[in-house]
Amino acid sequence: MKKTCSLLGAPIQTGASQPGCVMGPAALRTAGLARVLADLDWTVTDLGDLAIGPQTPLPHANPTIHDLAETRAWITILAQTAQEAARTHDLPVFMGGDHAMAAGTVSGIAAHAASLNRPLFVLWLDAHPDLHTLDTTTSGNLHGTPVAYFTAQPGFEAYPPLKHAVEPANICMMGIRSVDPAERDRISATGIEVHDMRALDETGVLAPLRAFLARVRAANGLLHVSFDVDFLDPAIAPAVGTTVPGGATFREAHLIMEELCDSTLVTSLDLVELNPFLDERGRTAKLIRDLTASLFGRRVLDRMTRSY
Ligand code: Z70
Ligand code: MN
Ligand code: MN
Ligand code: MN
Repeated sequence: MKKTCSLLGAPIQTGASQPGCVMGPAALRTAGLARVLADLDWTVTDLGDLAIGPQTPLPHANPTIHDLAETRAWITILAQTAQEAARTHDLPVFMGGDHAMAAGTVSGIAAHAASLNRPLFVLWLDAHPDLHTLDTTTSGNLHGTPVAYFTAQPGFEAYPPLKHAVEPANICMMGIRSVDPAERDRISATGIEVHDMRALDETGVLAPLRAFLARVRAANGLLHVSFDVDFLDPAIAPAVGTTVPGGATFREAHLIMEELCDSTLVTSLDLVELNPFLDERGRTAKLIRDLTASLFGRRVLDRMTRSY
């Protein structure tokens, strides 16, 4: 039996500072993501794009916050749809859209994991830890909040009630290189495993990734990968609102995706923060397509995979 994956578009951009992520799902389709995965022998179902209706503004004590009602509506519909997609497909792919969508996808997948009585692990590939609460964000850009939300930090009364939290001990972050003071404190308080760029320069990507994957396997966990385009160096991936220098290289990123493929542990994937308005002749969209292909089994040569 072929393995099944679904593609779901989440054209949300209310969590970001500048518009353009609304075109992310269309750019990934234009780059031929579905065909590439089908050619790797997956059964691919494109579920189309989600949408929200008009929202009544939702005020908040933190005046920097913008588009709270819309973002909240996206989180609600994404949580429901992600849970369903995980129930019906081996590897659902959520095409963003800005990273606020992970508040919905990860909480929905956490509900699915709970129904299976299995723990959920999250690999967070990003320049940013996205660990703000609604009280600590100073930009008001809600794409900076999903990890604090799905780990059940206080201060999310305005978001949908969280039914199933992710354990901070089950999260591994890589690529981090832009951290606000409140997020730094929260990394310490929660004990989330963070491999910043300095750490990756010291160890390489493979050793910490293999250690994390071994933990997922030992716990019989589900593994959600949340891939923010700004994980990559802006020189190879310019189509993102907040570029941060010193990101992952082409080879590091492909190596991570290939190792994730060999592990066979990944059960859901976010592709977020692609802003095609800022791209150069589609090169970032095509790179994200190719990295996804590596995760789904594309390889240069046949080779022995590691035995676990
Ligand atoms: C900053 C903030 C952020 C993504 C930028 C940046 C957050 N910590 N997240 N791009 N994906 O505004 O809160
Ligand atoms: Mn992010
Ligand atoms: Mn980011
Ligand atoms: Mn951003």
